[in-house]
Amino acid sequence: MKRWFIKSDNGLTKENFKNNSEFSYITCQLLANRKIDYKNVKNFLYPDYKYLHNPFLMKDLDTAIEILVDAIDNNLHIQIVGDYDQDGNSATVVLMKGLGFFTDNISFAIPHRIEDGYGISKGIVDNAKKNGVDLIITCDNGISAFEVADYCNSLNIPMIITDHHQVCFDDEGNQILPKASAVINPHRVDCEYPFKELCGAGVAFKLMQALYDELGGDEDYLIDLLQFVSMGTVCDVVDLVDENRFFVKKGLEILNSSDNIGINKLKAENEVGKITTTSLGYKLGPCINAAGRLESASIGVELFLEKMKK
Ligand SMILES: [Mn+2]
Repeated sequence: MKRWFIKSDNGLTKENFKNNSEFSYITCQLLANRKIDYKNVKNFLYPDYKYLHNPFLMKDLDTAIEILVDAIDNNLHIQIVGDYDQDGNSATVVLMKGLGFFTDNISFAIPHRIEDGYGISKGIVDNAKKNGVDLIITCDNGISAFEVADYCNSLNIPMIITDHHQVCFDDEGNQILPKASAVINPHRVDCEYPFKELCGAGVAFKLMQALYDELGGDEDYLIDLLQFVSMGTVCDVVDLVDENRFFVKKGLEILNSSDNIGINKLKAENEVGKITTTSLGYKLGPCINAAGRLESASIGVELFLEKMKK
């Protein structure tokens, strides 16, 4: 017989859950041990779309939506610039599919690990210019792309940065941001968004959530994108609390009944039955990461954008 001891030395007890007879003392203590207070208990135990935060609380998101709506209305060529790891792949797929609901005039570019190095580069912008790109959106990178943002300005290509990496500070401790048209990153010191621990795909999803709000996009189609957000969330190893918890719970459900050709092929190839956080983190995710290490990470994005020939 096992003798279980419940840690209870953090001063948080059932009193934090007072007037709430829904949960047993032990449940309350276990939640308290995870620093989940009464306010967040429902959201933690029963994650749901309705508990997601308003995306417009994110600094610059309104500006980004204005630019995007204008680009869609005028059929401008939008290019997504992602990253070569799993989260970068997920963020790129979320934006490609998310924007794809409203426009066909989209493309993506993923930096080549060896030839370009990390993040958006002048070379990628040169290519974009050559291909008639009118608007660049970065995902899972860009927060330190100071020179590239200036370069885009010199070429008159507006850039929306979406990223979740830490922002830069100057010697005096002031936040410094690239001079892009919009810089969306919950870590900005002037960003009041209540949850900071999103992965790159999570930030990309928030932008899409706002766009679907704004343009009345199909909510089921939007939620279907969470299968990719869950992959980025697990593989970037961000905490499974707050919105991340919903992204992963819902995303896993969708992954396991997905009609995405790439997901199903990847699953079959790896002999994965049910997709879990473990199979994402140790089997499927590493395959996508490997694409960027062995050759080009673009094939990982193409895999999930694959469509059946009619
Ligand atoms: Mn990331």
